[in-house]
Amino acid sequence: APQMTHTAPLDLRSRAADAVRACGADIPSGDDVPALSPVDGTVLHTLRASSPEDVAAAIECAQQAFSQWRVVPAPVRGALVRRLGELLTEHKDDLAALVTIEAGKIPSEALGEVQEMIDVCEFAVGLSRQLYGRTMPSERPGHRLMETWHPLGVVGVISAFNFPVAVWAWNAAIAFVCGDTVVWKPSELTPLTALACDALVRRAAAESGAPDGLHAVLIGSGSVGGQLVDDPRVALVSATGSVRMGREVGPRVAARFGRCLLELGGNNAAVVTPSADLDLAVRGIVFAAAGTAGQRCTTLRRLIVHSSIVDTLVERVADAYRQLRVGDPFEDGVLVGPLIRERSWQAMSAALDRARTAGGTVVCGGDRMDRDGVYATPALVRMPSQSEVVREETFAPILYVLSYDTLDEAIALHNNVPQGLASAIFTLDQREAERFLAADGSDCGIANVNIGTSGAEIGGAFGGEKETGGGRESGSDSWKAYMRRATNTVNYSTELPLAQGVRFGR
Ligand code: UN1
Repeated sequence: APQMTHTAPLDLRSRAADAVRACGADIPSGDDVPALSPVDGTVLHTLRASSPEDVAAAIECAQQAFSQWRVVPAPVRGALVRRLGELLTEHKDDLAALVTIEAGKIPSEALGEVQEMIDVCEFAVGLSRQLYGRTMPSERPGHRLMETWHPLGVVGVISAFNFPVAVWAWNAAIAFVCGDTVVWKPSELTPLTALACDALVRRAAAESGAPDGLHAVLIGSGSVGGQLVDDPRVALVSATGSVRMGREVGPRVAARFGRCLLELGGNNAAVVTPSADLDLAVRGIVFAAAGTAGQRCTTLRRLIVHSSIVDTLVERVADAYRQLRVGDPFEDGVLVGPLIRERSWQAMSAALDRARTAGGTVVCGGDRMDRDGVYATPALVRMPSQSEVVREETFAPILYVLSYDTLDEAIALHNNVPQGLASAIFTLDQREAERFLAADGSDCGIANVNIGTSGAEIGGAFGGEKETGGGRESGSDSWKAYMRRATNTVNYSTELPLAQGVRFGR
């Protein structure tokens, strides 16, 4: 049983309960899963975990709803997502409050996360009329060759605490217009936010005439997710989280020939060249590295700076870091909220120790604050080389600084990590910018010029290479992962010519 170490201040607890209720959700009380707020570390509510029977029933329901939903015309399916987008807009403040309470984000970032959900709903509504297949010229007379995209099935979404709702919405909104149904296993650290979203989907479904059971949320830890991963009725498992989780999920889904979409860790870097606009670079760097307390998969973790400007830049970033207010995210002017849990601080301080042992110097930050909740000042660390600790993703605000002399050297350092999510170059030199974006430049799924690594818009495809898992979610043609492609050859002639000129018999 969870330990109730403090009494939650009524304020946070009742604010969370009010927001969940305003979204129309009931909280399944129990004694398995404590919903904690990282704002002050206290228990908001204790929930009942989904049992193996609950999981099986949710998948069964979603499977049955799929058989109805897949034959609803896609533009009609769009009406569900349009209504969902309206409800998310109506409940923007409730949902953002829950994101702050459960994930610790500052209100502006929490509202931004809800906006990201609304944006992807709009995108998906448009997409519902644009699920294009191609036609190709057939080599045979009187024949037509084309492809059709069909709904895939039940999509299992496994999401992380740091984007408790936006990443779910990327998947759910697209899956719904693609004719799929969704079973969602949110992080056990953010269950209330998930229950609120689930209630809004159910309402949108009821109001737009979509079948019951097209969405379900499961509460619990890895074993609940594991059941989704192994169930052959789950056609696609879309999982966001650590590389360790992906290493487990990928092979298990592959073993049953299911589909997998993985969005795992990042170890994102920015290269800063001598021509960079340093005012702009400093702003971009500080938001990307310290924003969300360093807990985005797109967080800037490495700075690779030309040796001629490294001292100046480090000084300027350090100045900005010293002015950052760290504290209760609900307080005005605070830009850096809490880490999600004690274990995050343990990882942060262990990484800082290893960096020092490897010859690194902590320029500023890296201190734990003496207050309830886990609050740490973002750390800026100069490293003599890209040692082992720099090549790992520590999910906390640590920015390592390395220096380089030639762009080739910078790109080699940049790519010499196991992860491949987001990247950036700060430069005013077009040759350098284009080189960074070229085939022999950044090896990441996201490569930016003169903006930081985090805070992507939903219109692009989101995801990365190497240990990041290779999946792409959200915009562009990411929808294709949520559908199955059928190639159709239609013969409208009276002959039966065979392809490749093959003759069979007469
Ligand atoms: C994540 O951290 O898992 O680009 C997603 C960004 C956000 C999404 C991050 N739009 O930082």
